[in-house]
Amino acid sequence: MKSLLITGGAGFIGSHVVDLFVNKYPDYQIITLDALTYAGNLENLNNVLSKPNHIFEKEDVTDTNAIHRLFEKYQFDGIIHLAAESHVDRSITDPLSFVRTNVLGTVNLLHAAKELWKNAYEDKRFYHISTDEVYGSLSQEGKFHETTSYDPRSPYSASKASSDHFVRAFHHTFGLPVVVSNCSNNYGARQFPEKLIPLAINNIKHQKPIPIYGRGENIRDWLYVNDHAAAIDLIFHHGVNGETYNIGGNNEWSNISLIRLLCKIMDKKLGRVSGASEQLITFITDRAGHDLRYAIDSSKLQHDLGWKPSLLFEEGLEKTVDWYLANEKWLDDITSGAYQQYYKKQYNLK
Ligand code: NAD
Ligand code: TDX
Repeated sequence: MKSLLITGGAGFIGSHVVDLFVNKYPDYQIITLDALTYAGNLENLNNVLSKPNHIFEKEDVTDTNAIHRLFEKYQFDGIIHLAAESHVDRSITDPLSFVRTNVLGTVNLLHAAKELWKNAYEDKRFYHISTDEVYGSLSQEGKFHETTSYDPRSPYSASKASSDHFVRAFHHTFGLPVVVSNCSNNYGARQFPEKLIPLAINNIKHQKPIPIYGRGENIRDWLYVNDHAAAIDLIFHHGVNGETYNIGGNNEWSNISLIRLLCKIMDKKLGRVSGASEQLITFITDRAGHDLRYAIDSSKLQHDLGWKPSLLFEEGLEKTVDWYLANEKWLDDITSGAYQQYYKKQYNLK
Protein backbone atom coordinates (compact mmCIF):
# COMPACT_ATOMS: atom_id res chain seq x y z
CA MET A 1 0.00 0.00 0.00
CA LYS A 2 1.16 3.49 -0.83
CA SER A 3 0.99 5.98 2.00
CA LEU A 4 0.16 9.42 0.67
CA LEU A 5 0.07 12.71 2.59
CA ILE A 6 -2.20 15.44 1.17
CA THR A 7 -1.82 18.79 2.92
CA GLY A 8 -4.57 21.42 2.78
CA GLY A 9 -7.11 18.71 1.99
CA ALA A 10 -9.95 20.40 3.89
CA GLY A 11 -9.71 23.43 1.61
CA PHE A 12 -11.20 24.03 -1.82
CA ILE A 13 -8.85 22.34 -4.30
CA GLY A 14 -7.40 19.94 -1.72
CA SER A 15 -10.81 18.43 -0.94
CA HIS A 16 -11.36 17.62 -4.62
CA VAL A 17 -7.90 16.05 -4.82
CA VAL A 18 -8.63 13.97 -1.71
CA ASP A 19 -12.01 12.86 -3.16
CA LEU A 20 -10.36 11.79 -6.40
CA PHE A 21 -7.45 9.90 -4.81
CA VAL A 22 -9.49 8.16 -2.08
CA ASN A 23 -12.02 6.88 -4.62
CA LYS A 24 -9.67 6.09 -7.50
CA TYR A 25 -6.91 4.45 -5.45
CA PRO A 26 -8.54 2.26 -2.77
CA ASP A 27 -5.19 0.55 -2.09
CA TYR A 28 -3.50 3.84 -1.11
CA GLN A 29 -3.65 5.03 2.47
CA ILE A 30 -4.49 8.73 2.19
CA ILE A 31 -3.66 10.99 5.13
CA THR A 32 -5.21 14.44 4.89
CA LEU A 33 -3.38 17.03 7.00
CA ASP A 34 -5.04 20.37 7.56
CA ALA A 35 -4.87 23.02 10.28
CA LEU A 36 -8.55 23.93 9.67
CA THR A 37 -7.92 27.67 9.39
CA TYR A 38 -10.84 29.93 8.41
CA ALA A 39 -10.53 28.41 4.88
CA GLY A 40 -10.50 24.77 5.98
CA ASN A 41 -13.77 22.95 6.58
CA LEU A 42 -14.17 19.30 7.60
CA GLU A 43 -17.51 19.26 5.78
CA ASN A 44 -15.52 19.51 2.55
CA LEU A 45 -14.34 15.96 3.32
CA ASN A 46 -17.82 14.51 3.95
CA ASN A 47 -17.51 12.14 0.96
CA VAL A 48 -14.39 10.47 2.36
CA LEU A 49 -14.33 10.82 6.16
CA SER A 50 -15.71 7.32 6.72
CA LYS A 51 -13.72 5.61 3.95
CA PRO A 52 -11.31 2.93 5.26
CA ASN A 53 -8.38 4.23 3.18
CA HIS A 54 -8.65 7.80 4.52
CA ILE A 55 -7.38 9.38 7.74
CA PHE A 56 -7.68 13.03 8.81
CA GLU A 57 -4.99 14.71 10.95
CA LYS A 58 -5.52 18.24 12.24
CA GLU A 59 -1.99 19.66 12.25
CA ASP A 60 -0.12 22.73 11.10
CA VAL A 61 2.48 22.39 8.32
CA THR A 62 4.81 24.69 10.25
CA ASP A 63 4.86 22.36 13.27
CA THR A 64 8.15 20.45 12.93
CA ASN A 65 7.44 17.95 15.72
CA ALA A 66 3.99 17.12 14.40
CA ILE A 67 5.27 16.58 10.85
CA HIS A 68 8.08 14.30 12.09
CA ARG A 69 5.64 12.34 14.25
CA LEU A 70 3.27 11.81 11.31
CA PHE A 71 6.15 10.79 9.02
CA GLU A 72 7.22 8.15 11.56
CA LYS A 73 3.64 6.99 12.08
CA TYR A 74 2.56 6.66 8.44
CA GLN A 75 5.85 6.26 6.52
CA PHE A 76 4.70 8.48 3.66
CA ASP A 77 5.78 7.49 0.16
CA GLY A 78 4.31 10.59 -1.42
CA ILE A 79 3.31 14.12 -0.49
CA ILE A 80 0.94 16.40 -2.39
CA HIS A 81 1.35 19.80 -0.79
CA LEU A 82 -1.60 22.17 -1.17
CA ALA A 83 -1.83 23.76 2.30
CA ALA A 84 -1.40 27.49 1.96
CA GLU A 85 -2.79 30.89 2.71
CA SER A 86 -4.41 31.45 -0.68
CA HIS A 87 -6.18 34.82 -0.86
CA VAL A 88 -4.39 37.78 -2.46
CA ASP A 89 -6.46 40.42 -0.59
CA ARG A 90 -5.62 38.88 2.80
CA SER A 91 -1.93 38.86 1.85
CA ILE A 92 -2.11 42.62 1.40
CA THR A 93 -3.37 43.14 4.96
CA ASP A 94 -1.47 40.29 6.67
CA PRO A 95 1.64 39.28 4.69
CA LEU A 96 3.40 37.56 7.60
CA SER A 97 0.89 34.73 7.85
CA PHE A 98 1.64 34.02 4.16
CA VAL A 99 5.36 33.84 4.84
CA ARG A 100 4.73 31.58 7.81
CA THR A 101 2.49 29.00 6.13
CA ASN A 102 3.57 29.21 2.50
CA VAL A 103 7.32 29.62 2.97
CA LEU A 104 8.17 28.19 6.41
CA GLY A 105 5.50 25.48 6.15
CA THR A 106 6.81 24.30 2.77
CA VAL A 107 10.44 24.29 3.92
CA ASN A 108 9.41 22.40 7.05
CA LEU A 109 7.82 19.67 4.92
CA LEU A 110 10.76 19.55 2.50
CA HIS A 111 13.24 19.26 5.35
CA ALA A 112 11.20 16.48 7.01
CA ALA A 113 11.03 14.56 3.71
CA LYS A 114 14.78 14.89 3.24
CA GLU A 115 15.54 13.77 6.81
CA LEU A 116 13.03 10.96 7.03
CA TRP A 117 13.41 9.48 3.55
CA LYS A 118 17.14 9.38 4.38
CA ASN A 119 18.29 9.65 0.75
CA ALA A 120 16.31 6.49 -0.16
CA TYR A 121 14.24 8.27 -2.75
CA GLU A 122 13.14 5.39 -4.95
CA ASP A 123 9.34 5.47 -5.42
CA LYS A 124 9.11 8.66 -3.37
CA ARG A 125 7.68 11.95 -4.58
CA PHE A 126 7.14 15.47 -3.22
CA TYR A 127 4.56 17.30 -5.35
CA HIS A 128 4.20 21.02 -4.76
CA ILE A 129 1.02 22.76 -5.95
CA SER A 130 1.57 26.33 -7.05
CA THR A 131 0.03 29.18 -8.99
CA ASP A 132 0.47 31.08 -12.26
CA GLU A 133 0.69 34.30 -10.20
CA VAL A 134 4.41 33.65 -9.57
CA TYR A 135 5.07 34.70 -13.19
CA GLY A 136 3.74 38.22 -12.62
CA SER A 137 1.37 40.12 -14.87
CA LEU A 138 0.91 40.06 -18.65
CA SER A 139 -0.17 42.85 -20.98
CA GLN A 140 -2.83 41.96 -23.60
CA GLU A 141 -0.35 39.70 -25.45
CA GLY A 142 1.47 36.46 -24.64
CA LYS A 143 1.15 33.59 -22.18
CA PHE A 144 3.11 32.17 -19.25
CA HIS A 145 5.37 29.22 -20.16
CA GLU A 146 7.25 26.92 -17.78
CA THR A 147 10.39 28.90 -18.67
CA THR A 148 8.90 32.35 -17.96
CA SER A 149 10.98 34.19 -15.34
CA TYR A 150 9.40 34.64 -11.95
CA ASP A 151 8.10 38.14 -11.22
CA PRO A 152 5.70 37.91 -8.25
CA ARG A 153 3.97 41.17 -7.41
CA SER A 154 1.68 40.48 -4.43
CA PRO A 155 2.71 39.20 -0.98
CA TYR A 156 0.72 36.03 -1.81
CA SER A 157 2.53 35.38 -5.09
CA ALA A 158 5.90 36.33 -3.53
CA SER A 159 5.34 33.71 -0.82
CA LYS A 160 4.33 31.07 -3.38
CA ALA A 161 7.33 31.97 -5.58
CA SER A 162 9.61 31.61 -2.60
CA SER A 163 8.16 28.19 -1.78
CA ASP A 164 8.58 27.08 -5.43
CA HIS A 165 12.24 28.12 -5.28
CA PHE A 166 12.79 26.13 -2.07
CA VAL A 167 11.20 23.04 -3.63
CA ARG A 168 13.54 23.25 -6.64
CA ALA A 169 16.51 24.00 -4.37
CA PHE A 170 15.87 20.79 -2.41
CA HIS A 171 15.83 18.90 -5.72
CA HIS A 172 19.10 20.43 -6.95
CA THR A 173 20.93 20.37 -3.63
CA PHE A 174 19.74 17.10 -2.06
CA GLY A 175 18.25 15.18 -4.99
CA LEU A 176 14.78 15.22 -3.42
CA PRO A 177 12.33 13.84 -6.03
CA VAL A 178 10.07 16.83 -6.58
CA VAL A 179 7.58 17.96 -9.15
CA VAL A 180 5.88 21.38 -9.33
CA SER A 181 2.77 22.60 -11.12
CA ASN A 182 1.56 26.17 -11.59
CA CYS A 183 -2.14 26.53 -12.25
CA SER A 184 -4.47 29.36 -13.23
CA ASN A 185 -7.61 30.48 -11.34
CA ASN A 186 -9.78 27.59 -10.21
CA TYR A 187 -13.54 27.67 -9.75
CA GLY A 188 -16.13 25.10 -8.68
CA ALA A 189 -17.86 23.64 -5.62
CA ARG A 190 -16.58 24.44 -2.09
CA GLN A 191 -14.51 27.52 -2.94
CA PHE A 192 -14.42 29.93 0.00
CA PRO A 193 -16.63 32.98 -0.72
CA GLU A 194 -13.79 35.46 -0.42
CA LYS A 195 -12.82 34.59 -4.03
CA LEU A 196 -14.59 36.37 -6.91
CA ILE A 197 -17.01 33.70 -8.19
CA PRO A 198 -18.46 32.34 -4.92
CA LEU A 199 -18.50 35.84 -3.39
CA ALA A 200 -20.55 37.09 -6.34
CA ILE A 201 -22.90 34.06 -6.20
CA ASN A 202 -23.52 34.67 -2.49
CA ASN A 203 -24.10 38.40 -2.96
CA ILE A 204 -26.43 37.95 -5.94
CA LYS A 205 -28.41 35.41 -3.93
CA HIS A 206 -28.86 37.96 -1.12
CA GLN A 207 -29.33 40.87 -3.57
CA LYS A 208 -26.25 42.61 -2.23
CA PRO A 209 -23.76 44.69 -4.29
CA ILE A 210 -21.23 42.68 -6.36
CA PRO A 211 -17.89 44.43 -5.69
CA ILE A 212 -15.73 44.74 -8.81
CA TYR A 213 -12.22 46.17 -8.41
CA GLY A 214 -11.36 49.07 -10.73
CA ARG A 215 -13.29 48.84 -14.02
CA GLY A 216 -13.39 45.03 -14.10
CA GLU A 217 -10.94 44.93 -17.00
CA ASN A 218 -8.41 42.57 -15.38
CA ILE A 219 -8.23 39.19 -17.09
CA ARG A 220 -7.92 35.73 -15.53
CA ASP A 221 -7.75 32.25 -17.05
CA TRP A 222 -10.33 30.02 -15.34
CA LEU A 223 -10.17 26.25 -14.85
CA TYR A 224 -12.80 23.94 -13.35
CA VAL A 225 -11.43 22.54 -10.09
CA ASN A 226 -12.06 18.90 -11.04
CA ASP A 227 -9.92 19.42 -14.16
CA HIS A 228 -7.13 20.69 -11.91
CA ALA A 229 -7.51 17.60 -9.69
CA ALA A 230 -7.30 15.35 -12.78
CA ALA A 231 -4.09 17.13 -13.85
CA ILE A 232 -2.66 16.66 -10.34
CA ASP A 233 -3.38 12.92 -10.55
CA LEU A 234 -1.56 12.66 -13.90
CA ILE A 235 1.42 14.74 -12.79
CA PHE A 236 1.77 12.92 -9.47
CA HIS A 237 1.88 9.54 -11.21
CA HIS A 238 3.55 10.32 -14.54
CA GLY A 239 5.36 13.66 -14.22
CA VAL A 240 9.15 13.70 -14.40
CA ASN A 241 11.19 14.54 -11.28
CA GLY A 242 12.55 18.08 -11.29
CA GLU A 243 10.05 19.21 -13.92
CA THR A 244 7.41 21.94 -13.81
CA TYR A 245 4.00 21.70 -15.50
CA ASN A 246 1.74 24.67 -16.23
CA ILE A 247 -2.00 23.98 -15.92
CA GLY A 248 -4.62 26.27 -17.43
CA GLY A 249 -8.06 26.34 -19.01
CA ASN A 250 -7.22 28.32 -22.18
CA ASN A 251 -10.23 30.29 -20.99
CA GLU A 252 -9.58 33.99 -20.50
CA TRP A 253 -12.30 36.29 -19.19
CA SER A 254 -12.24 39.89 -18.05
CA ASN A 255 -13.80 40.11 -14.60
CA ILE A 256 -16.70 42.21 -15.85
CA SER A 257 -17.60 39.82 -18.71
CA LEU A 258 -17.39 36.87 -16.32
CA ILE A 259 -19.67 38.59 -13.79
CA ARG A 260 -22.17 39.50 -16.53
CA LEU A 261 -22.32 35.84 -17.59
CA LEU A 262 -22.73 34.78 -13.95
CA CYS A 263 -25.55 37.32 -13.51
CA LYS A 264 -27.40 35.82 -16.50
CA ILE A 265 -27.08 32.31 -15.06
CA MET A 266 -28.22 33.48 -11.62
CA ASP A 267 -31.26 35.35 -13.05
CA LYS A 268 -32.29 32.14 -14.81
CA LYS A 269 -31.72 29.87 -11.78
CA LEU A 270 -33.43 32.21 -9.30
CA GLY A 271 -36.32 33.00 -11.62
CA ARG A 272 -35.54 36.72 -11.60
CA VAL A 273 -36.23 39.04 -14.54
CA SER A 274 -33.43 39.16 -17.07
CA GLY A 275 -30.94 41.90 -16.15
CA ALA A 276 -31.90 42.02 -12.44
CA SER A 277 -28.59 40.73 -11.07
CA GLU A 278 -26.49 43.04 -13.29
CA GLN A 279 -27.99 45.97 -11.40
CA LEU A 280 -25.97 44.80 -8.39
CA ILE A 281 -22.57 45.33 -10.09
CA THR A 282 -20.67 47.96 -8.08
CA PHE A 283 -17.25 49.25 -9.11
CA ILE A 284 -15.01 49.86 -6.10
CA THR A 285 -11.44 51.04 -5.44
CA ASP A 286 -8.97 48.78 -7.21
CA ARG A 287 -6.93 46.10 -5.42
CA ALA A 288 -3.44 47.44 -4.59
CA GLY A 289 -0.93 46.21 -7.19
CA HIS A 290 -3.72 44.44 -9.12
CA ASP A 291 -2.14 42.18 -11.79
CA LEU A 292 -3.70 42.97 -15.18
CA ARG A 293 -3.74 39.62 -16.93
CA TYR A 294 -2.80 35.97 -16.42
CA ALA A 295 -2.76 33.42 -19.27
CA ILE A 296 -1.21 29.98 -19.23
CA ASP A 297 0.30 27.86 -21.97
CA SER A 298 -0.41 24.29 -20.82
CA SER A 299 0.79 22.59 -24.03
CA LYS A 300 3.60 20.72 -22.20
CA LEU A 301 1.07 18.99 -19.92
CA GLN A 302 -1.28 18.32 -22.84
CA HIS A 303 1.50 16.94 -25.03
CA ASP A 304 3.55 14.99 -22.47
CA LEU A 305 0.78 13.63 -20.24
CA GLY A 306 -2.32 13.81 -22.45
CA TRP A 307 -4.33 16.14 -20.17
CA LYS A 308 -7.01 18.50 -21.36
CA PRO A 309 -9.82 20.47 -19.68
CA SER A 310 -13.12 18.57 -19.78
CA LEU A 311 -15.72 21.32 -19.50
CA LEU A 312 -16.68 24.49 -21.31
CA PHE A 313 -16.70 27.49 -18.96
CA GLU A 314 -20.45 28.09 -19.33
CA GLU A 315 -21.15 24.47 -18.29
CA GLY A 316 -18.71 24.60 -15.38
CA LEU A 317 -20.10 27.90 -14.14
CA GLU A 318 -23.65 26.58 -14.27
CA LYS A 319 -22.64 23.45 -12.32
CA THR A 320 -20.91 25.70 -9.78
CA VAL A 321 -23.99 27.88 -9.33
CA ASP A 322 -26.12 24.73 -8.94
CA TRP A 323 -23.78 23.48 -6.20
CA TYR A 324 -23.93 26.73 -4.21
CA LEU A 325 -27.71 26.93 -4.51
CA ALA A 326 -28.08 23.30 -3.39
CA ASN A 327 -25.69 23.75 -0.45
CA GLU A 328 -27.23 26.73 1.29
CA LYS A 329 -26.26 25.55 4.77
CA TRP A 330 -22.57 25.18 3.82
CA LEU A 331 -22.59 28.73 2.47
CA ASP A 332 -24.63 30.24 5.32
CA ASP A 333 -22.43 28.61 7.99
CA ILE A 334 -19.18 29.96 6.58
CA THR A 335 -20.53 33.40 5.79
CA SER A 336 -21.64 34.01 9.36
CA GLY A 337 -19.33 35.01 12.23
CA ALA A 338 -15.75 35.90 11.30
CA TYR A 339 -16.63 36.21 7.60
CA GLN A 340 -18.93 39.15 8.34
CA GLN A 341 -16.09 41.04 10.02
CA TYR A 342 -13.72 40.25 7.13
CA TYR A 343 -16.31 41.36 4.58
CA LYS A 344 -17.07 44.63 6.35
CA LYS A 345 -13.40 45.54 6.70
CA GLN A 346 -12.53 44.52 3.13
CA TYR A 347 -15.43 46.14 1.28
CA ASN A 348 -17.10 48.71 3.49
CA LEU A 349 -20.31 48.12 1.46
CA LYS A 350 -23.90 47.55 2.51
P1 NAD B 1 -7.90 27.23 0.31
O1 NAD B 1 -7.59 28.50 1.01
O2 NAD B 1 -9.31 26.93 -0.07
O3 NAD B 1 -7.39 26.00 1.19
C1 NAD B 1 -6.17 26.00 1.88
C2 NAD B 1 -6.22 24.91 2.95
O4 NAD B 1 -4.95 24.90 3.61
C3 NAD B 1 -7.30 25.13 4.02
O5 NAD B 1 -8.00 23.93 4.25
C4 NAD B 1 -6.51 25.55 5.24
O6 NAD B 1 -7.12 25.15 6.46
C5 NAD B 1 -5.19 24.84 5.01
N1 NAD B 1 -4.09 25.50 5.70
C6 NAD B 1 -3.78 26.83 5.71
N2 NAD B 1 -2.71 27.06 6.49
C7 NAD B 1 -2.32 25.85 6.97
C8 NAD B 1 -1.26 25.44 7.81
N3 NAD B 1 -0.41 26.33 8.35
N4 NAD B 1 -1.13 24.13 8.08
C9 NAD B 1 -2.00 23.23 7.56
N5 NAD B 1 -3.03 23.56 6.79
C10 NAD B 1 -3.19 24.86 6.48
O7 NAD B 1 -6.94 27.21 -0.95
P2 NAD B 1 -7.14 26.59 -2.41
O8 NAD B 1 -7.73 27.60 -3.28
O9 NAD B 1 -7.75 25.25 -2.28
O10 NAD B 1 -5.60 26.42 -2.84
C11 NAD B 1 -4.89 25.22 -2.55
C12 NAD B 1 -3.50 25.35 -3.14
O11 NAD B 1 -3.56 25.55 -4.53
C13 NAD B 1 -2.68 26.51 -2.58
O12 NAD B 1 -1.36 26.09 -2.43
C14 NAD B 1 -2.80 27.58 -3.66
O13 NAD B 1 -1.68 28.43 -3.64
C15 NAD B 1 -2.84 26.71 -4.90
N6 NAD B 1 -3.53 27.31 -6.06
C16 NAD B 1 -4.81 27.81 -5.92
C17 NAD B 1 -5.48 28.31 -7.04
C18 NAD B 1 -6.89 28.84 -6.95
O14 NAD B 1 -7.40 29.39 -7.92
N7 NAD B 1 -7.58 28.70 -5.83
C19 NAD B 1 -4.83 28.33 -8.28
C20 NAD B 1 -3.53 27.82 -8.38
C21 NAD B 1 -2.90 27.31 -7.26
O1 TDX C 1 -14.38 41.19 -4.65
C1 TDX C 1 -13.62 40.99 -5.61
N1 TDX C 1 -13.70 41.81 -6.70
C2 TDX C 1 -12.90 41.67 -7.79
O2 TDX C 1 -13.01 42.45 -8.75
C3 TDX C 1 -12.65 39.92 -5.63
C4 TDX C 1 -12.52 38.98 -4.45
C5 TDX C 1 -11.86 39.78 -6.75
N2 TDX C 1 -11.96 40.65 -7.78
C6 TDX C 1 -11.06 40.48 -8.95
C7 TDX C 1 -9.59 40.37 -8.61
C8 TDX C 1 -9.07 39.44 -9.68
O3 TDX C 1 -8.75 40.18 -10.84
O4 TDX C 1 -11.41 39.23 -9.54
C9 TDX C 1 -10.26 38.53 -10.00
C10 TDX C 1 -10.19 37.19 -9.28
O5 TDX C 1 -9.93 37.45 -7.92
P1 TDX C 1 -9.74 36.28 -6.83
O6 TDX C 1 -10.90 35.36 -6.92
O7 TDX C 1 -9.41 36.91 -5.53
O8 TDX C 1 -8.50 35.49 -7.44
P2 TDX C 1 -7.01 35.95 -7.83
O9 TDX C 1 -6.60 37.16 -7.07
O10 TDX C 1 -6.94 36.03 -9.33
O11 TDX C 1 -6.17 34.70 -7.29
C11 TDX C 1 -6.67 33.35 -7.48
O12 TDX C 1 -6.04 32.70 -8.54
C12 TDX C 1 -4.74 32.21 -8.36
C13 TDX C 1 -6.55 32.52 -6.19
O13 TDX C 1 -7.16 33.22 -5.13
C14 TDX C 1 -5.14 32.17 -5.89
O14 TDX C 1 -5.07 31.32 -4.75
C15 TDX C 1 -4.57 31.45 -7.07
O15 TDX C 1 -3.23 31.16 -6.86
